[in-house]
Amino acid sequence: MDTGTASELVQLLTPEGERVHHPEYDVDLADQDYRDLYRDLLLVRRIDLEATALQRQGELGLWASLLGQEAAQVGSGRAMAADDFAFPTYREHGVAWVRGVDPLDLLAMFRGASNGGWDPHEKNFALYTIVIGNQCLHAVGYAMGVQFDRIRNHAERSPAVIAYFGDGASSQGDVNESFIFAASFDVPVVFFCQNNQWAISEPLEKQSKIPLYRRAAGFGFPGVRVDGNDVLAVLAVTKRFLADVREGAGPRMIEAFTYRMGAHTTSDDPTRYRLASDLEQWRLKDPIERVRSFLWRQQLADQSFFDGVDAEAETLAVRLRDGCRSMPDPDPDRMFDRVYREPHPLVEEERAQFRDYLASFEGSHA
Ligand SMILES: Cc1ncc(C[n+]2csc(CCOP(=O)(O)OP(=O)(O)O)c2C)c(N)n1
Ligand SMILES: [Mg+2]
Repeated sequence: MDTGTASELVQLLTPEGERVHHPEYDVDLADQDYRDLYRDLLLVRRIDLEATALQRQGELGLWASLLGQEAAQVGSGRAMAADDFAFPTYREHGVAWVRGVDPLDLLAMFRGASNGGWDPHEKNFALYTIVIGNQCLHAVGYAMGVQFDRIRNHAERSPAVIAYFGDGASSQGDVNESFIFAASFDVPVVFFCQNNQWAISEPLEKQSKIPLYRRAAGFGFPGVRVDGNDVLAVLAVTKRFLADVREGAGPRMIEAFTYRMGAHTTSDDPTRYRLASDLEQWRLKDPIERVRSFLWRQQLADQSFFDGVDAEAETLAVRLRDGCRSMPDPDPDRMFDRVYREPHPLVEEERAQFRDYLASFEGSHA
């Protein structure tokens, strides 16, 4: 298998926190912007750790951890403009954070207390999609609508759309079909693949003989591989590609090369299929540690800054724990409410059956 070379990887910050330069991609941020990125990364990790703990305590049905993928998500999310639109998988908690989705809305969904939780049009962030790869079709459809609006309004540019998907999803028909449509119609979409090297227990080498970003060339649009644990590189590449697609250049693909440091979900046990030594290797490339080292090295932050962000993370964690535990249980009937816009006899029949089923338990615990 061709796993790609180091020179194919866009990197602006080494794992040691050293700022390096790339001939094509760069960021020029104010000091405060660097600190803000660190804050995002740290708070997103805290949300994730807290959610994993809540699941272990029986407060959530399931949680899909993003541990290790914070930079890929914060960097790409922060590259978006307000009117760009993101289509996530089920793991994009970091993108949700930068789009302003309340993490409690994510927890409500994984607790079974809501069927979605946020207004996609208010945040320009679609609902989570569990059907692997399906959101790429949604993204391309939405982006074609955006493109029609641009043509109708004689506008020079349109908003951009970003479609998130995983290395495993790259094998799905939905993803390949969306690539073909996007390429054929020059659709304003960036396909953002988080290659965390696993699709549950299926390793990357069972998905592709070549680095995933090179697939884009076969469909007729540019693709780039970026160090997915380097928030600056992800930000730089995503900003550039979003700008390209807004101007009608056609689709782009980014492969963020990263690693899923946690389990696939809280239902999974990765010790059954991967080596502990791999995880140790990737711990050395931690996306947060390198920004911390960079801020120290460049004297962009002092101890009181880091203490302040830690305190903020603690306050957020308390809000999440309390908010999660005090969510009212939804009426079990509610899942039948929004199947169709109008009442539907079959749905009503199923609702009645379900009510009878629940009633059959009444008194049985007395
Ligand atoms: C169409 C479809 N097939 C199978 C599944 C079961 N499934 C859930 S997650 C997953 C692996 C996805 O891997 P990847 O795309 O790499 O995303 P990651 O979970 O690593 O972020 C599979 C096969 C599903 N949800 N949908
Ligand atoms: Mg994966």
